[in-house]
Amino acid sequence: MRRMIAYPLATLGMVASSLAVAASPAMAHGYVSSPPSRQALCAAGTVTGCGAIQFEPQSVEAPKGSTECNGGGAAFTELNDESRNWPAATVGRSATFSWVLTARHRTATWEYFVDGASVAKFDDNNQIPAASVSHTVDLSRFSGKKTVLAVWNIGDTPMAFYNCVDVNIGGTGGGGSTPTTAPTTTAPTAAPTTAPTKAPTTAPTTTPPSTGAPTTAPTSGGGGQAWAPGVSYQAGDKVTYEGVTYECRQGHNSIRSWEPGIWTLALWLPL
Ligand SMILES: [Cu+2]
Repeated sequence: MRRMIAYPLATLGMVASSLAVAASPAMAHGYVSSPPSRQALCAAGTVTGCGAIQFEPQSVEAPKGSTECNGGGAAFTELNDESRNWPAATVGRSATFSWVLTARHRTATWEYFVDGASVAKFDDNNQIPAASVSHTVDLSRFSGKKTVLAVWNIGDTPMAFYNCVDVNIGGTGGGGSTPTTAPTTTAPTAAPTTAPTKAPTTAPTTTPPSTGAPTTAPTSGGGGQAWAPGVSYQAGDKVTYEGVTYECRQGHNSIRSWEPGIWTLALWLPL
């Protein structure tokens, strides 16, 4: 009796662990994609020389309570380097921060800081977040360039995820990116409205689109061309990957290991 159940359980365990290994790059954690966090800018290649973070923008994990962009400690210290003149996205009197989550960890709180002070806190009561998470934060008491520290406090571990997001509030700080209208509603799957500071790179054309997909020129992150890393995709964009057409569910800057597929359903919906 014991052996009869032990064998299938062991098999299940092997399957689960091999899936976990295969999935870990795509499933791990999350980061703020819009307005782009520093790690998002590094992953997109907008800011270069970032070190390892460019390959894993979702991995800025550190114990709770830090006020540093890298969460403290020795890893990813490039994110703390103010001399890099991080591009600041122009936002209105409020800004909607959108997180790319491919692992939906139980969540204590999401908290936003400016100049070391908490400006917004969202309590998830230790629940599992939706696949798409965004928060609209009132920034009207500030103007010009500010660095917003966005923190995802995990509910069932001592850890948190840290993002520094450079913004130009009201566009008065100079050198900002394309102005956007201030978001007034928060739809879970709505595309973030803040444009990245760099134009999307052109997508390669080597993968033929699947049957019936339009063959538009690869000039932007939409239109059904082949998925590519380093592209700023917006919600509603269509891409093809390995013969399947997908629709983007939330804006993000694509990176390798986040190709459309079953581990990135939060980002890509198969059509
Ligand atoms: Cu994680």
